[in-house]
Amino acid sequence: MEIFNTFNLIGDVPTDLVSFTFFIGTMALMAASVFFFLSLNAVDAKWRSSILISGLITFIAAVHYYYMRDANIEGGDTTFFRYVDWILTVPLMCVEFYLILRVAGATKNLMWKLIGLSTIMLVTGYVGEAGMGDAALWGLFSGLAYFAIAYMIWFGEAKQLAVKAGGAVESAHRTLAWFVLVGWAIYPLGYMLGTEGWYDGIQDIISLDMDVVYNIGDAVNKIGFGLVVYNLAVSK
Ligand SMILES: *C/C=C(C)/C=C/C=C(C)/C=C/C1=C(C)CCCC1(C)C
Repeated sequence: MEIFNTFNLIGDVPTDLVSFTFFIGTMALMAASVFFFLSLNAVDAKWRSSILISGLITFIAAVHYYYMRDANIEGGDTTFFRYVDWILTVPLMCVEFYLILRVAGATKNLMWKLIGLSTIMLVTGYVGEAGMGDAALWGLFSGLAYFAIAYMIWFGEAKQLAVKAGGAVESAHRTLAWFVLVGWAIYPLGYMLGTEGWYDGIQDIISLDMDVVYNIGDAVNKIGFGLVVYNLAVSK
C-alpha cells in the first residue's frame, strides 16, 4: 500500500503502511520512555521500580523498532529482532504483575511461573514463525501457554492476590488483565496473517500485513500497560 508518497522527498521516509508503523512506533515508544523516566521522581518510593520497568519496556522496544525499521526498509527480515524484543519485554511485564501484587504478599514464585510460561509462549511462537516447524502446531503450543498466563491472571493466584489487595491495586490489576486478554490476542492474529496453516484465507478477511498488526499490538500493550502502572503510582 503506497501511502505518504507525497512526503518521500528525502532518503528513508516511510512510503508504505508497514514502514510507516515502524517509524511512528519508534517515535511513540521513545516518547513514552521519556515520559516514564521523567515521572520517576514524581511517584511514591514504593512504586519507583514499577515505573522504571514501564520505561525499560518501552525503551527496549524503541531500540528494537529502530533496527526493525531499518531492516524493513532494506527488505530484510524483522522476525529475529521482534522476538528478541519480546523475550526481554514480556517477562518484564510479568515482573510488573509481581511488583503490583507484592502489597498483597505475592511471592517470586508467582513471578517465575509467569516468566516461565511467557518464555514457552515466545520460544514456541518463534519456532513456528521462523519456519523451523509446522506453524499451526507450534502456534497452538504457544497459544496454550498464553491461555495458562491469562488463566493465572484472571482466575488463578494473581487474581486472588489482587482481590486481597483491593482498592487501586485491584482495579489496576483488572485493567492489566484486560490488556492480557484483549490486547495480547492481537498477536496470534498477526501470527495467523503471516504464517500458513488451517487459518489460510484469513488474509482475505483482514488485509493487513503481519508486521502492521504486531506494531499495533506493541503500541497498545507496551504504552498502555505502562500508563496503567503510572496511573496506579500517582493514585496512591
Ligand atoms: C510487548 C510485547 C508483547 C506484549 C508481546 C506479546 C506476544 C504474544 C502474546 C504472542 C503470542 C503468540 C501466540 C499466543 C500464538 C502465536 C505465536 C505468538 C508468539 C505470536
